Amino acid sequence: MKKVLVFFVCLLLIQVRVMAQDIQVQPSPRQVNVTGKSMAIPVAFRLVGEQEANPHAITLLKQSLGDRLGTEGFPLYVGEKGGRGVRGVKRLIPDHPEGYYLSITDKAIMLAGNDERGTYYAVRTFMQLFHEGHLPFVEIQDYPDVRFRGVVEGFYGTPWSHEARLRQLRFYGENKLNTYIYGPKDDPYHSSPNWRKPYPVKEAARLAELVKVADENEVDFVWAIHPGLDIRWETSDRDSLMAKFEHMYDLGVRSFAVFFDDISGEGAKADRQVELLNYIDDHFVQVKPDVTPLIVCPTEYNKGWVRPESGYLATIGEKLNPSVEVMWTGDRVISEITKEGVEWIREQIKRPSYIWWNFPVSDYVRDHLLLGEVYGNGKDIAGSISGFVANPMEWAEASKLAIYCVADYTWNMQSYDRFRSWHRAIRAIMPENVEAFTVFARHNSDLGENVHRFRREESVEIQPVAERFMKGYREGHCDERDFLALQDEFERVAEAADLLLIDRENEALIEEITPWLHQFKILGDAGQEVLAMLKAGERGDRELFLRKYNHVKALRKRSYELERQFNQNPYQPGVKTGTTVLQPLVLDVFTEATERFNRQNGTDLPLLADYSPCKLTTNVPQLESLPLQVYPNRVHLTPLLEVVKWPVGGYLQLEFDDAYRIPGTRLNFDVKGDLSWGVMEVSADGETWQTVALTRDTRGRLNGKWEDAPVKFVRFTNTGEGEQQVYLREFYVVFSL
Ligand code: 14T
Repeated sequence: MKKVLVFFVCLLLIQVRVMAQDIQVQPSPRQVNVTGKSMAIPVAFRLVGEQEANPHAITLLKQSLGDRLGTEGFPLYVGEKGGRGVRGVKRLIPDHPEGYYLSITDKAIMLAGNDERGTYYAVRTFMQLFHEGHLPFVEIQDYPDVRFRGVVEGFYGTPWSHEARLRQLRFYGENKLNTYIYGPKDDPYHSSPNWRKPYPVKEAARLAELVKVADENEVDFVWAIHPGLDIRWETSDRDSLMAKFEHMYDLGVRSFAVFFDDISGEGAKADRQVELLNYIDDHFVQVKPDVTPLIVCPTEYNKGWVRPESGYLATIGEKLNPSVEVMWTGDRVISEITKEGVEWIREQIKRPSYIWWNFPVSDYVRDHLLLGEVYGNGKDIAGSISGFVANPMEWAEASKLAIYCVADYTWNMQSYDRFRSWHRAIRAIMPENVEAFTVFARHNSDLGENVHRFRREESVEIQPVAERFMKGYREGHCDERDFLALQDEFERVAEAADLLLIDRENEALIEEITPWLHQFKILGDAGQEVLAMLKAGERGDRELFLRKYNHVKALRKRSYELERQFNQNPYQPGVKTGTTVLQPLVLDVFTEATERFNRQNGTDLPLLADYSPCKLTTNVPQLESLPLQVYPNRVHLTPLLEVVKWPVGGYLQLEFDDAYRIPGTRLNFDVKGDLSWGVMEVSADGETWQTVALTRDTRGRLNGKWEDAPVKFVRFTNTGEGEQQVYLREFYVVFSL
């Protein structure tokens, strides 16, 4: 051992300068002092404080230091405030939950937590400081801005797989996120019909494993129940809920939530909800010393849905036990969280809100990937909220990009830098293919038009180039530098797709995004080829132009095929990429180049225009930006998750580009009884209308059939006396050419 010691003392003398920028701790720490000096990583460490310190922190240390850790060597003190190991630095530990003090000098290393989680985070930071065989001499004082930080698996669609969840929990540990709320809308044992029943043995065992792994990573596993769709306010249902919580407690769960979101009718009554919640709090949460505060997602969970006259929030504010946390998505279902907004809700519910941030969730734009930067939330809201959890995409690995940034933002808002964080996230997720993944992500961030009117920036750097170039081209002059920049970007797009398609460092991620990678490759190729068309046209090379023209048409066809083949969910089936800047640019260049060619050569080559044989008009406000799914022989509306308020005289109309024979329509509003308040009509000219008789099938859907003369218009109108509330499950029209 002596020899080893001599060896490492020698090593100590070899110092390397460390710059502040070499120290990249995630999430960004609050205070870092660097001396600029460093030491070679000692070959042996002497651990002091092991017995008292947080065992998860110790396990992590042992994992990362391996056999360098022993009873002799460089002193490494670890433990919580008051513990023996770190007594000397007691005053230096930040007096905040999960805070820690870390120092590395030429004499010792100190990892001191304000509490157990603080110690764990000190170890996490310590592990990130290893840099090219050296450890910098630093002093860090750090603690999070937001008390509860993490993820709520709360989306509609295929729930995350067990393996994906395990990977997530480890990722949260690495990034100092402390909360995972389990509430996948499509788990039948979380919501209706089976919320009353215990999990089957196999599922129960898996949940128990998640709880264990969450615990090892210092993450609170919060199990949520969603009983509101069919709850009866009777003691029997209350007892079922308590029994289910006991069952989850037996599986190891120590944190609980009740979701009353996205329901209407009986389940949505505030008084009843509060009565139940207080009962659970008094008889379950408060009597078990190791259970964390109860969390609730209210029915009026965003400002857009608040009806002051209902008194819903007032009841929550006044009657709900003060220790219960109340979730909130902001001014709308999907919105940016502002200081003003969180102060407003705080007044209403008489406590800081627990933010449920609906990003990067994509269950209302399922054909898109949301890989953009995390931005828009106030950096001044930390003091006004108790928690901040992000609702992710059903693509677990792809969601890590946004989750990483949320971890950074919620830890230290003031120094949050959206761009820096996004870049680091890419490096953390795809270290071997940073450039390719950056290109892919920067063109896959916007959502396109959607019901929530929530948009994100996309293709920000190339957008002004594309715009300027197109303007010039239309006016008859082409800027060569812009041309080259666009060509370069399309090359990068195609290259990135290929590089990522063969990437093996994160196979789960590649598997999720493969359909989009194929589409991205086509986009890159099509971009290069429309530019080649343009050049050929300018040089008057007819043959080359036609070749490129045909190739672009073939690519377009391949893209359509992909749309029909992959990601065939019933909501927004298909695969869209680069929709905000690159796709429109390809189409514009193609159209302009072809029109020119036709003029100059007297030809009549068809254009590609993104043309739809059917368009939607409506005066029902919630349906205004609803996308249509148009297929060669049928049209449907994207089903809506929310209740639609249908005013008197409100109509929904499909207009076709020509008169078609329309063998049938189908309507499903999920309402019981007849639809005497509404009428379905068709018309050939938009003036004379013919009523279509609707018959109800066994599944409650209303089918209209007629084989008569071709029609151009189909519409449904509320001709009754009052506003109606319906679910738009299906609106389907079959037509034949
Ligand atoms: F509980 C909520 F805070 C919440 O946001 N609930 C859902 C959520 O599960 C979903 O992933 C998210 C995005 O679509 O929005 C909520 O779902 C909706 C949104 C609506 F506008 C359900 C009905 C709606 F009308």
